[in-house]
Amino acid sequence: MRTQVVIIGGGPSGLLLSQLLHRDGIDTVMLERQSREYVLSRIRAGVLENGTVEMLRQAGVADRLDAESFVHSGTYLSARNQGFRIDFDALIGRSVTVYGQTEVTRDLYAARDAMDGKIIHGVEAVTLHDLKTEAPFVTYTKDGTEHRIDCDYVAGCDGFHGVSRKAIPASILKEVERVYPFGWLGVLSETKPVSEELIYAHHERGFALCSMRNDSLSRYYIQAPVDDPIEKWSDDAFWDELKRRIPEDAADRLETGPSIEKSIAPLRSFVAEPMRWGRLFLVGDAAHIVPPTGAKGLNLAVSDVYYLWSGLREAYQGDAATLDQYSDRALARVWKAIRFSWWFTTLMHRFPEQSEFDRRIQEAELDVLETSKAAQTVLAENYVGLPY
Ligand code: FAS
Ligand code: PHB
Repeated sequence: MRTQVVIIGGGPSGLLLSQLLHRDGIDTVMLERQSREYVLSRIRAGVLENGTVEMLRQAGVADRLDAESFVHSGTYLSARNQGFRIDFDALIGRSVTVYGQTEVTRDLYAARDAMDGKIIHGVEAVTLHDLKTEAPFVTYTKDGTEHRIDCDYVAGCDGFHGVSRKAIPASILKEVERVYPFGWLGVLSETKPVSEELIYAHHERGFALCSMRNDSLSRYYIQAPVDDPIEKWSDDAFWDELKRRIPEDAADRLETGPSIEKSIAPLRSFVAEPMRWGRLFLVGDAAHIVPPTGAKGLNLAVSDVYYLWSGLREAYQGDAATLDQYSDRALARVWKAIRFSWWFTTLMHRFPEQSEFDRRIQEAELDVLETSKAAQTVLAENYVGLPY
């Protein structure tokens, strides 16, 4: 088989890239390890930056988003069970969109099907070959049979645990990481959201976040030990702990109910450089991971897709200059999001070893955020999304 671009990974990065390239007449084949049902069963991001919404519109997959999403012109922060609002719209004239990553992925799969996109699920042993030549190829097995796809380029959209990043020689690849000493215990429940906007809560017992997917589907998180067995957390134990950490008025009106999804996710900041090696381009979680505090993971994947899509379409028109800048352009924006996500995580969470001084500094910084328009403006610019 031959194609122009082989895309490894059928998450949001791979799907959006294949849709944009296909609409430009560039042929792709996508290889996905899991079944479509498994990919669509993942509960992940919830907040979309302006740039992400515009890219989904560019890809022709924003109709349901436009009909069903929420636009949030601000968010709440709280300290010591007292909340205050950061008004994005008043501060910077922009907002964010709340629409689950699962729905984005569903819309992208539907669009790929409508264009008869080539997606192969259930692949194994994906291996990248001759990446430093002008004739790279990818091999994989499916149902015990080995296949080969010759191509011009390979997009590694296969997430943190994929194979693409590992195809870059250790002598070339530089990885930097910070692992946080806690995780997020997340619950999805068919309950009315406790607030019309998100609430990020700092509390001496630990961080909590109130989010949602729609008017009757809520998403909540509490900071928890990353090695806690999920069985330790009954629904009642989760709700009781959430109430202790969020603003008093929210705790009083919180609607609880059975969890329909409950899991603990680790938190890390991670960047792999460069994001290109020969004809291989790393995209999204394959190249970088952020703690979800700043709602940047999915949104960073989309800006990577923008930079790679721009480069590939120009390369196929005869000008490879933009493509040659891919890694530097993507990393410049990645590191600003890494910084914001690290800052917001460090501000809002209770660190096991932190001193009384550290805790008072956190409270002082929250006091500054509550009263300083300048401080709120910096948070708003980063949260809503820095320019591409
Ligand atoms: P993905 O990991 O989504 O997709 C990679 C795909 O490649 C997967 O489908 C995988 O099956 C496939 N794959 C892997 N290895 C392969 C191989 N060898 N061959 C073929 N296919 C292979 N971000 C936020 O902004 N907000 C959040 O609240 C948030 N919560 C998260 C919670 C969890 C538990 C996790 C893990 C991530 C969360 N994220 C969040 C980040 C997440 O949304 C990612 O940023 C986003 O999924 C990135 O998309 P992709 O780069 O496409 O990677
Ligand atoms: C979510 O709704 O899942 C969500 C929202 C904002 C975050 C993290 C997760 O910062």
